[in-house]
Amino acid sequence: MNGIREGWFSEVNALWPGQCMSLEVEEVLLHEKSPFQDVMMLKTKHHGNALILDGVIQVTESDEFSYHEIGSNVPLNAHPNPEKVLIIGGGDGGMAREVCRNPAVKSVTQCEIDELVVNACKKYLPNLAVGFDDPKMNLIIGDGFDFMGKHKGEFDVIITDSSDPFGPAKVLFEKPYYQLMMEALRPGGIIASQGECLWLHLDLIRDMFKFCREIFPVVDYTTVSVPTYPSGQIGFMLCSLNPETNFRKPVRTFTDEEIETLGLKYYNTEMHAASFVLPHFAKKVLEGKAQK
Ligand code: SPM
Repeated sequence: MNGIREGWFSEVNALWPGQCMSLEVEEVLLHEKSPFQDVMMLKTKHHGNALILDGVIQVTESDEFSYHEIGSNVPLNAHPNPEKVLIIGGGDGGMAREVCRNPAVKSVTQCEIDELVVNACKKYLPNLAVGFDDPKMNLIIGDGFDFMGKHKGEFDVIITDSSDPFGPAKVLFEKPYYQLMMEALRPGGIIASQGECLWLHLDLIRDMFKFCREIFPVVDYTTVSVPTYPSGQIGFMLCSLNPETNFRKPVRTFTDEEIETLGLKYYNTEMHAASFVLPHFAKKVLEGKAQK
């Protein structure tokens, strides 16, 4: 079973009941089981190649840039000196590509558990996996939990680019994981962690806000439009150890000329600010003024 019927892949999952995104498929380029998950790479008719893990769309070549540019530049540009960065997950390389592109970053360590994903992306998503070839990069195949437990107080910024909260990634949305990230940060450090969808998972995001506020003095949520994700929206939880951090007002901005030189397609100063503007139903819940 690969979720493909009559030439269409459909992303059916209990996390988004009663709805699904479908992509028209030209060819199944790869379909294998790793020790961790079902890995599929599709050549689609209109969205480029697409990585599917356990039946869920992780990236398509057509829109991956929005997720990766916001997930990297919003936390990096909120930190005065984000020299040493850790990425957990992100096996396609898109997040690494964007983090390495940011001129303030000097070294990037990435810990990804599934080597099959990395190899599949090197072959079929070269425009993302290019991140792995950057001289700033050090890729480790291993468990993010174990890695962070052994690297306390080392990183300025930690970015978690995970799949959704079921199966192996479920723990990445829970308090002990955030505690571990906090301990792996240098003083004043910042984290950005996959923060799900306001339309579908507001109760989860509300609970994450609650425990994040018990660990970090500053907590916020940045949202990004990704057309091929369920409901077209996803966000990142943002937390800082520095009580002075204001994620909404970056300490470093890119001029329009720099945006062009860096090759950014979604992120700019206006998008940075706009990514914090929430619909009223979500704003009330995240500010603790409503339950949902
Ligand atoms: N580098 C990209 C990896 C993708 N990480 C996020 C994947 C999320 C996919 N499902 C979105 C569901 C939104 N509720």
